[in-house]
Amino acid sequence: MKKGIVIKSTGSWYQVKLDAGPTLNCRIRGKFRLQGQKLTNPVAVGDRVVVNEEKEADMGMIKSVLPRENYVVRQSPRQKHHLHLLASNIDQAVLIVTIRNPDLKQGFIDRFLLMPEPHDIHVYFVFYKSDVYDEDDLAFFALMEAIYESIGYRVLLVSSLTGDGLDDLRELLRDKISLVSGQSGVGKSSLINQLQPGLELRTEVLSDYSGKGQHTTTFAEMFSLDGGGSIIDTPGIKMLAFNNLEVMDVAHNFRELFIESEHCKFGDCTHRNEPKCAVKAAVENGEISELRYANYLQIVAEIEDQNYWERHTEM
Ligand SMILES: Nc1nc2c(ncn2[C@@H]2O[C@H](COP(=O)(O)OP(=O)(O)O)[C@@H](O)[C@H]2O)c(=O)[nH]1
Ligand SMILES: [Mg+2]
Ligand SMILES: [Zn+2]
Repeated sequence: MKKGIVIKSTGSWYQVKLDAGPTLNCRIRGKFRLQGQKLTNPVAVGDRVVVNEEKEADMGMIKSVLPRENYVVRQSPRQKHHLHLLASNIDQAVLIVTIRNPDLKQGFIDRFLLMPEPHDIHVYFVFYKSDVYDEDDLAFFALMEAIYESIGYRVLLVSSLTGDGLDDLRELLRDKISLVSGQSGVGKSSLINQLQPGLELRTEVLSDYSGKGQHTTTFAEMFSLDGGGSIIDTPGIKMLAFNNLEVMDVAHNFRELFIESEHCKFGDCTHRNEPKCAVKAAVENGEISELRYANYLQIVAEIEDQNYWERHTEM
């Protein structure tokens, strides 16, 4: 029996880099659950596992998964009631967004944050392709930076073309395991190639940014950085849905709303129509961003809608 870390999964096969030894192609047996829900993938990139080496060269069987320090899940894109384990044992998450090429859908940021936030995983934002930002885009960037830094996230402005922000980003990644995410087309593969020369990840040449006809992989993969640390490349995220979350989960994971909620009259305040709501007061006096609050309301409304239909159509 040997220990190692899962660096790639392709559905039924897992690449396990042994702590002392080569990388093995492994399979797995058994059924796995998480939070009482079915998983589409029992083992995730970043998992520490115990494997049995098999006779054939470079082959193995995963016997068990060591306890996870943390993990990031999302609802399975295909099966509604399954969770998809994106990665585990990560030190921090880096979300790559653009303001142009493609245009930023700002609500995406706050949806994304619902993945790492429950697990206290530190998040950095990279506003990428800064070389194409005009004056208005830069003003919008400054607004985003102000909103997110005021609630404790670090925000970087980066371009591979000009080299802006790359040194700061390298510094943040050093000696850490970082989950890198972003919607497809934001330049994730290009940026990873820039950070770790020699990987030669395939990048897309896009003539427009309609998002149509793009190839997206569904599997995560871990790469070591020469400077120390590693990054986990995750599939381009198209849409995030939250069948696995309740309204209060969302309320607890908008961090500044959660802090303020201590002063709400009701302990289970959802910050909508309740009287003496401290969150609404903080939005009115400008302490909490209207944009964040609007996104909160939007997500909560979606979840209630979904749950309503599920309750009344369940068989
Ligand atoms: N303007 C600009 N475009 C970039 C930069 N880096 C990558 N791109 C472009 O972004 C597009 C998508 O790149 P890709 O890495 O395949 O995106 P992914 O789908 O997120 O992996 C390509 O057309 C790249 O040429 C950059 O620093 N500035
Ligand atoms: Mg890519
Ligand atoms: Zn409230």
